[in-house]
Amino acid sequence: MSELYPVPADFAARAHVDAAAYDRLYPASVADPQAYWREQAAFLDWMRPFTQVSDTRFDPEDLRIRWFADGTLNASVNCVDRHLPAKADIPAILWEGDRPGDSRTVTWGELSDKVNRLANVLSGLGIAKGDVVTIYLPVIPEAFIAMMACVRIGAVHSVVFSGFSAESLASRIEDAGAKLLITADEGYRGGRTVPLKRNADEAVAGQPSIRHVVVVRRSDGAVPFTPGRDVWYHEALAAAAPWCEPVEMGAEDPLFILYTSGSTGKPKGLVHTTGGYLVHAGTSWRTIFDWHEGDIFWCTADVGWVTAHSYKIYGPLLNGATSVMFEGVPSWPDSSRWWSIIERHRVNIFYTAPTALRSLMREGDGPVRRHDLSTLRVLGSVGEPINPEAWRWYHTVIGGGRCPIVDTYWQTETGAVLLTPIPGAVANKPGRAGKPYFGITPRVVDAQGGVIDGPGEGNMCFEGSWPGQARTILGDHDRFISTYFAPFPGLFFTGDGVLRDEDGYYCITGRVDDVINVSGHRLGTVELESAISSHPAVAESAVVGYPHEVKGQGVFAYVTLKDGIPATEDLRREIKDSVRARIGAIASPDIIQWAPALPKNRAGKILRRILTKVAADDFQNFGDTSTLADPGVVDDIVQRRKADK
Ligand code: 6R9
Repeated sequence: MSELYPVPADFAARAHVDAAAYDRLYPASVADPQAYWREQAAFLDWMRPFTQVSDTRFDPEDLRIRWFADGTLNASVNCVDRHLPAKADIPAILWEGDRPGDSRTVTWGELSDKVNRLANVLSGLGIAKGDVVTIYLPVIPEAFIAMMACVRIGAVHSVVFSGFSAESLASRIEDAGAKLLITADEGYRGGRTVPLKRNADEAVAGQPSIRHVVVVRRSDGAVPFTPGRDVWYHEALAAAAPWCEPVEMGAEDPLFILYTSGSTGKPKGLVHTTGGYLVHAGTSWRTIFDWHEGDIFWCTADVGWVTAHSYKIYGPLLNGATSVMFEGVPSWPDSSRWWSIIERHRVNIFYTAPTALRSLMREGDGPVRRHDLSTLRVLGSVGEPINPEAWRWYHTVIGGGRCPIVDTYWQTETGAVLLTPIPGAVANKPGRAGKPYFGITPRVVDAQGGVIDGPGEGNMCFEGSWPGQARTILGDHDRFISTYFAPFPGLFFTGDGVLRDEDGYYCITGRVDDVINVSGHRLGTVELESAISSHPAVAESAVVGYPHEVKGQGVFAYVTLKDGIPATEDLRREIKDSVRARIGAIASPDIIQWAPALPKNRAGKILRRILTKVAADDFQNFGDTSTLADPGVVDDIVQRRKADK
């Protein structure tokens, strides 16, 4: 019998969805998804109503994903205008800067004013419907404003995590053919300064598609400025007209692009569309967090990830909710920072990632106990499986034993949630991402493509479409089909493994492709290997994930040096630094093990299965090693791993 935490009765009593409602509505929603989503779509303000709900087919030969196709709308009208004038003086954003005491409140009125002005600035700089604008900003209100300004005029935003390097930024600008970049002079994180404009200049230097760079002033630091190309945000806004007519967009027109790592080298720009995404993100946000008017919501994700897109920005804005936004890190100036923010803003709903919980858990309960967290009502987890130990700490120490935890399973590709225990309806099981969301049909599929009914383990797939799912990979529709729809025809394949238990709960067991999940961030092993191998001393490398106490998975790199190059500690550091410079700090290897040779089969393919086991200190059951070209290589790798410990 596994651990079960029933829904507290008082919680269920006022929840949007209780157990009886879920048991009645879920089967109906998957029996007739068109009816379900038609009803949900009424949540938005449409300019022209749609006549057909969906036209979808998961056939790799003839893939079709279209939702609400003949309807028209504007995202910024739905996210901002419709909350006015009623909420003009109510905070939309309660912002906390990196440095304690540095805070700002942005009301719905101010948000609207800035969005309209920036939209006019962008138009004035030549941006029109369908153009891509890349946003490289820290977690400051201007990130929200920039996204809303883009979608007001029909421009497509592509937010790039501000922790990514100039090179990563450049490749994302190039892939999208972005015409304009919005960045800041500098950012602050954990007391350190991040040279955003310097990175941006380096990235833009080789990118002729970029015509202008709009620069938000965040610091007092002097930064390079290119007249004619660069525009100060504050100066342009002050000079801009305060009203911008929203552009009427088709439901299937792109809303944004967001890049994520895949199992081959190049990051994938997933394309999300206006109507379907907003319906799914907006209605699911309210349901899974059981938000009620007046609740204060806080999602800790950085704006560069899909979690922030759907559930920090679009979800709360569509619902007219007040959210907290925090620029810094949980450990600075000390590890009670988050808890002090929850207390100060009387946060009711808190959404974060297991990796952060695990690192804070190591600091003990003291930093938490100093603060009053009694306003919390719902807790959320996302990005990776949450281990039961971290789950219990979250539940007991942070949630005071009274808050349901929504472990939300979804992806950049899926746009919004697919599996979660809806908090008023489904009892919690630590480590389980609960049950399917409305309108979603999960399938557990074995290696041969057979669908497993009842309890079992296999590949996590979904049948039928849902409105929030991505429509394509920018510029590479074939890759979209081959990655997600070809492996199991008729189904969408997530790349994750799953276990379904006897009560119908789903437990995500991790990636089954060459992607590793480091602190909730997806990193492709091929991308990591090419960054490592670009160091002139490196002949070859192979990267695998290994169990890491805080990060979930860490980056373990086996590196073969070129002949005659001595393996030194300095070289280890240099290789780590070069990965940091090429991709960003999140990708820097945790462990580099020198490997005079890598285990390969006779066709030259690296046997990652063995490397993964060795990295996890599992030196047995290497499976069939008869295909190895040189069996001695494995012994050598094992001996070195043991010696390094
Ligand atoms: C939303 C987001 C997606 C990958 C996904 C899976 C992992 C996300 C999870 C989870 C277990 C959860 N993942 N949520 N695994 N339980 N609740 O994180 O999107 O950055 O695209 O990552 O993250 O492996 O495939 P994204």
